[in-house]
Amino acid sequence: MKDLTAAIPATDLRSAVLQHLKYSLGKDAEHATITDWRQALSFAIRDRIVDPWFASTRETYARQGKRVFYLSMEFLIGRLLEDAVVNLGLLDEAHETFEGFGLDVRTVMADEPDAALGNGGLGRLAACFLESMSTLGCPAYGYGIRYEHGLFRQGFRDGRQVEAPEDWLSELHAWEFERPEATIPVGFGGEVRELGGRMVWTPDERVIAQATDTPIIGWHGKWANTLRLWSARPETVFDLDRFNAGDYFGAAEAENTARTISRVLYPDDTTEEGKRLRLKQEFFFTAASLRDILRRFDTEYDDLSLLPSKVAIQLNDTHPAIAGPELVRLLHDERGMDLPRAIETARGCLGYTNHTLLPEALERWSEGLMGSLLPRHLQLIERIDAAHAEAHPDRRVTMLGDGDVHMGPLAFSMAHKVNGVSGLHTELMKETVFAELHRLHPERIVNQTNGVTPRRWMVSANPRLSALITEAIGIGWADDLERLAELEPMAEDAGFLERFDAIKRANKVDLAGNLAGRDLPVDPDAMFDVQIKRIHEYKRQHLNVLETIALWQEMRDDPTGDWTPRVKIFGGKAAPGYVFAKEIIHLINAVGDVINADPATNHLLRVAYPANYNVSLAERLIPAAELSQQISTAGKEASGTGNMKFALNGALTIGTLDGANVEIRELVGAENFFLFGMTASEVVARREMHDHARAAIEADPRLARALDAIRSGTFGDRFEAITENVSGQDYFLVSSDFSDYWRASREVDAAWRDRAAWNRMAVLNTARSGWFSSDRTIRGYMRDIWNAEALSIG
Ligand code: NBY
Repeated sequence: MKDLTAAIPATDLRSAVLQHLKYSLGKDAEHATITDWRQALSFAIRDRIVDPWFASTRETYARQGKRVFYLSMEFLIGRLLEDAVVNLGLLDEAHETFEGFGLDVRTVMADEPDAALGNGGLGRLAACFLESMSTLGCPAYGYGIRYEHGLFRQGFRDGRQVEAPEDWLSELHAWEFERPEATIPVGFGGEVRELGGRMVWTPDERVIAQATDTPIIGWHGKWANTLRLWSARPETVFDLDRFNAGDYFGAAEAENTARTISRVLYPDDTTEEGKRLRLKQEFFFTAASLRDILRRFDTEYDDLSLLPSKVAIQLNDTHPAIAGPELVRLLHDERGMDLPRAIETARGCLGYTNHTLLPEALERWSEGLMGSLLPRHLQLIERIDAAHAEAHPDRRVTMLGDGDVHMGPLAFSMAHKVNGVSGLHTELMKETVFAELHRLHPERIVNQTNGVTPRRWMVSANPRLSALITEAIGIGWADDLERLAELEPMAEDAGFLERFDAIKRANKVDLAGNLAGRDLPVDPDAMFDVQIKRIHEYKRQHLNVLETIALWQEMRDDPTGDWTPRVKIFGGKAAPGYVFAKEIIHLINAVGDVINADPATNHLLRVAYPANYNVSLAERLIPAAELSQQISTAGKEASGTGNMKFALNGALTIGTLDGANVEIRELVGAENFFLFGMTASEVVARREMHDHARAAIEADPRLARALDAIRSGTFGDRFEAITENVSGQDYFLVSSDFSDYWRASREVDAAWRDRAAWNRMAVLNTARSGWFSSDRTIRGYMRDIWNAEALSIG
């Protein structure tokens, strides 16, 4: 049938909002709350996305182009409304519309709860990629889990982290389209039998994967892709017989067991705990997605050998790595392709992105667990491993060893390309975790340095700076970010520098207002020094705290000295089971309490640690930051993406040669970056030195004094776990890097006081960071991994 809906006339935004308020939400304007208005605006904006969304789908079918399927356990989207308004170019109209209602549209948009379906960098990267794929007109689908509860809400009690469940779906979520017709059964357990020469897996537990689609609109509203998230549902909703027999709990048991799978996001961003439920989650969404991908393929083609030329499946870390054996199973067991061809075909489709070298984060599953939950997959992994062994008789790596399935090597061997996320990380991958596999497959590893979407992290988060940039270099930079280079000459223009400075100042005032509302008073005339990221030993928030204590002690020695006033801002959550990280949180808060209460110094130094750091808080913090702390132990941070957001927004970095810091420093210039610390290879060598921490403490009286203050109870608790760690084994070289960190920090102090010179460096950071757009990253994936072409409409 002809598309009758194509003829629906467009309405102006004001009428659309009022209509939705009345007819979708059942509210009159007089009694509407901010939330009602926000929902009405969301529906009105969503309406504007549907046509480009349909058009994108039509164009993809018409062109028979290759499609990209991005499989990720996490999508850390944050708020969607403002993104959509900005990308559709409706901000001014929305502003005027709401002015007419007597409301500030920014307040209305800020009412939206974050969709926190991710832990940190990995999940946020997936969100930036979705937006860039839409902006570039790359036909793509994101596939993940629709967690009922996203990342926990963080609170502090007596300075310690307490976790509360997050409940983003407790209110209507306007962006989704439920797809009750798109349901896919997913099985677990059971047994495998040979039937007529074929292996047949008969699971003994089944759940239904039910799809919900969210359109993701690109810049200027030209293209929209789909984020499809799966919820788990029981096969049979309710056991009426058991209910009628009086067994009320039992009647709902199947339902509960099934729904548990999509109940909650695992809040661990680093350690892999061998949890059965986690493996079920991984298989659940991977299996549903692959079936969906094949279903789409089948509607257009009838020759499975075309699969690798029409379908690119990207695995965001090993979490969906079961896709390898599952796709082989679908092709071989279900479609009758012979095994070597099935493996080859699957490999032609799959790409694998590695995000960490930390050994504790590399996924392994015991063969016992894998065999009981996915018996056919374990058999196929054995066959894949054997085929690999046959092809490479001298190999030393296995996907199976010590009774475990190693998901890294499995993903590597089932992917035609494997990528790291920064230049350094990719080189270290070749030398360490995948050294042996790299020797056997030297063409397979490629680098794709991460990026961030400038639409969210500049245009939307920093409207003042964006307006200045547009005034200076004209429109068109937001989807062609290397054009920021045109700002370079303005780094010599005193008038421009002053305006740049005034914008930073205004952003700082805004942030100070926000923090004051959280009972964290800060002075916008002080330097805003920011470290925001998950709390982890390798990220070394405790190095920052030790420097803070030492600085405070020197200020107390000489309170009338010529100090640079600083506000140390921290933000981040710790995995609930990560005891040491939680100690670091407690230390930051304890040190903050003492320093903030010290009348001798609190006009010079303050600590602010707002609870529950998330995407929308990052959107306020980054535009107001002057100093970006990127101080991980070299070799440990795969890339970082926050580091890029700061540089783009004109903050200077104090950092180690780790992850993408290396590339940031190369691009912005060494003279516009505060470098300190050991290199990755020096770190490895230093660890071998006997008593390196003790030697470092003996050589640096400031460090010794700061540690003594903690030990003696200056901050209440004595934090033995931390002091003993950094003065003992000190695996992350906190003590050994301290002196150089102190030196670099004092250089920062001195530099900040020369406002013109500082602003010049800040402008150069912005002007030279255009390469860090995720558009550049996605183009790299399209060219080097997916072999996919951008399509466009209109
Ligand atoms: O991925 C991060 C890296 O640490 C960071 O350097 C990089 O910039 C970013 C994007 O490439 N990794 C990360 O965020 N990892 C996780 O969030 C994560 C989540 C879950 C699990 C492991 C890691 N897990 O095993 O459950």
